[in-house]
Amino acid sequence: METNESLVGANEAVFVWGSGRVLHALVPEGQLGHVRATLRQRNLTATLLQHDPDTDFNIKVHTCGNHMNDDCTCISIDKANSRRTKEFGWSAYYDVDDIYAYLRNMSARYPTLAAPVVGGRSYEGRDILGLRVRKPGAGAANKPAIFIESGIHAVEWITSATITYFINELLTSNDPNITALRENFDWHIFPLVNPDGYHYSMNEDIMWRKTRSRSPNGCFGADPNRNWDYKWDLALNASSDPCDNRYTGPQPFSEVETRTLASYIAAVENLQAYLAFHSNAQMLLVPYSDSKEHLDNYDDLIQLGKATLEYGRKVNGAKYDGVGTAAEMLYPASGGSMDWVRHTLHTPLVYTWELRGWALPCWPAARIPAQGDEVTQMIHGLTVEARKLGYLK
Ligand code: 0X9
Ligand code: ZN
Repeated sequence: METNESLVGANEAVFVWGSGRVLHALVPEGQLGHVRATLRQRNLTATLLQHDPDTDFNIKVHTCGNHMNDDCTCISIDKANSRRTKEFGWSAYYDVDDIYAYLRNMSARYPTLAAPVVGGRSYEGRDILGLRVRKPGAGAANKPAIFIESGIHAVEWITSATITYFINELLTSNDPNITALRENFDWHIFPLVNPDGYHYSMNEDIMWRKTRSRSPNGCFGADPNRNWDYKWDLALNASSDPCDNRYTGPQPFSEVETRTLASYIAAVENLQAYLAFHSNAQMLLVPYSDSKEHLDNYDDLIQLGKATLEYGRKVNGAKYDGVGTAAEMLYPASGGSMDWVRHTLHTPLVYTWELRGWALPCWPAARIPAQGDEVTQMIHGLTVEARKLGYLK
């Protein structure tokens, strides 16, 4: 099937969400006929729930099974773009085990360059597995360390796919801009810092955001980006209700994922940059998230961030908003990872990306390489421009 026959690929404004047997899709009026025909071809039934004369139709799509697999739900709706191959790749979204197998394979293929590292563990007993990438040789011990966090919110699949794409570039590219990245820095890269949540999102509830810890009242998980021990008790854009999507957890670092990851980060020698990846507000954010207070190197962070976005824009023409504090650009929020890192470890360069995407998590898998190239160029640009300002030396 060609991409243009795919429900999502044909029209970027279709917004799909849901879980299990039922998906909801917000379909622009002019596209409804096409969407229905595509669904019919795949033996999916659609019910029109609501008509909004000004904007869109809401349709409810009944899918064919309890779990998402190749024939069901949003993966199948974007089937043409997302068929998983045996070989790990970037034309589909992969589950935790596949991503971890890829990381291990890459470290086996490039043993002098990349080593698997365990950044922590999860409630359900998974490792938070990452790769440390560092070229051996003289000066290897003193290279500036750059930490990459992605997938803290389970539903934001594109972040993990983008970061494995970046890892692939970092290890295999012959482009001098990329070889410079592997020459000059000590990378600690974690594509999935919330592996339980990601697995649950892929298999049970596509919109899952939190961890999977159990609360006494029967609800599951805390928002791992509201659980860090920095201004945790402000509970901004957060809730003390364990059933809420933005539950802070019962105490700071209640979640094993954030607690163990924080100890790993704190032990990284010469940590000079912390880069966190979310989706999908298409922004570049700097600390702090809880207040509009500006850091002592705020002006540098803004200048560097703007230059970084220009490197990204040249790839696909996509414009990101920012750069600004998360509190000013997005909404005040507390207990987030980047704020804890900056405040506790005084890491000079701290950024959070909100990547692109109009639908969580059904940003078509066919878009992964474009997003991956854009982020790769932004990371390259960030390092080049940072050095001009005296950082990352
Ligand atoms: O709310 C968040 O945690 C992030 N937005 S998202 O839609 N991906 O959930 C924003 C992260 C920036 N703010 C903090 N670091 N707290
Ligand atoms: Zn997020």
